[in-house]
Amino acid sequence: DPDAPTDVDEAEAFLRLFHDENDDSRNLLPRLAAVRAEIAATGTYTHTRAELTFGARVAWRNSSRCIGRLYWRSLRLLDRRDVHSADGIYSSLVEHLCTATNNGNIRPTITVFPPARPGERYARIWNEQLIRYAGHRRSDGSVVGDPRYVDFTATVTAMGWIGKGSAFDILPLVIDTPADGPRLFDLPEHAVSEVHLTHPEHPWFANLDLRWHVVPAISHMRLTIGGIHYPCAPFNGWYLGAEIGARNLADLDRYNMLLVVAENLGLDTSTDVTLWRDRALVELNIAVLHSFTAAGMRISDHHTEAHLFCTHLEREARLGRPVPTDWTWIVPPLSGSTTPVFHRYYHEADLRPNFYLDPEARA
Ligand code: HEM
Ligand code: NRG
Repeated sequence: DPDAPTDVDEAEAFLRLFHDENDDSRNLLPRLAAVRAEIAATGTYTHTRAELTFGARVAWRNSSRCIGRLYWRSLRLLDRRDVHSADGIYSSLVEHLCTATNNGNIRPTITVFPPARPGERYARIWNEQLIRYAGHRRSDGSVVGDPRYVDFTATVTAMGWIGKGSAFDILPLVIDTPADGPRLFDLPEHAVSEVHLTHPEHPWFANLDLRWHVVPAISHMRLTIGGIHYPCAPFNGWYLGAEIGARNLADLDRYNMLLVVAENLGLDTSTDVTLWRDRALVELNIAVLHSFTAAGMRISDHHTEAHLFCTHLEREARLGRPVPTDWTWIVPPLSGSTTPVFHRYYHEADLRPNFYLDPEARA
């Protein structure tokens, strides 16, 4: 409950973790006393920059659905706790995308905007991710673009946004501040890198005119550290190819491309037993990995990332830390049993700091 005063026990547990893991036990007691006093006086407290950086990194480390956690210590923080206006948030988000994209050498980055203070309204971003494609519903019921965002597209259209009507229109940001309410902002082209998809062996693949954006930047999750809630804290890493090739472009309720790919491959799609879906799925995923790599844009394949995650599990085990993990999200959506993450059980726990889906943050 973001309206309640900050939970002293949660603050204390986090400060102990911070001082413990950073070999700074000397300063624990004075810091605890100061935080208790600040909560008693104001209902909440303010993280130091070091606490915020560490808290965001541990929130990533505790994200049980994330296979990319080996590099949790490398997360870069853009501290924007002093930015309250919609225009200020917008320019910080553009800056986030540019520095995170880094010409393709993607840097895991989080921008942290002001925390929710008890009893006060706070800014939030309505978009699920900073970069997403619109879904335009046509009168015959079919969708041009990403069907997942048909409702969101209708919402921003009602607010005055006009898309091009293509299958890959970048949605505008909706930044909702206490001062101004929801406002639309178009991302500048230089902040959005995309890759046109080609296949290393099939020239026809390029004619499908498929593309995807380079940076996944989740903007609708609440970062919770030591009892403080940051409702506006977008973060990014890089893509696992399967997110695009086995889900975004393949799911029936997304771009649904498997039949088209299978037909172009000349497969017999008249019966399930030819496994035409599976063969098309592999070629689509090859195209995604090939195209990103050829364009110099960082992306991982599921074998490499599964292996690195197992390294992470071993490293954390040596440090005596559990790694909360959700098998159903960690196992990749294709060829699961060919990766080591499939063949084991995991700790299931909800450790804090962490990222939470914020039901309020959806349009
Ligand atoms: C989920 C990979 C970086 C936090 C995921 C998923 C994948 C993934 C494959 C599952 C997504 C899905 O099935 O829709 C990676 C890779 C990264 C990376 C390859 C490269 C560095 C990060 C960073 C953070 C993060 C930097 C936060 C600081 C999360 C969270 C989820 C998640 C919270 C769950 C999202 C949800 O519940 O919808 N990640 N990730 N990841 N990741 Fe990562
Ligand atoms: N499946 C979503 C993205 C979810 C998070 N994945 C990451 N996160 N790789 C999609 O857009 O396909 N990250 O921070 O790198």
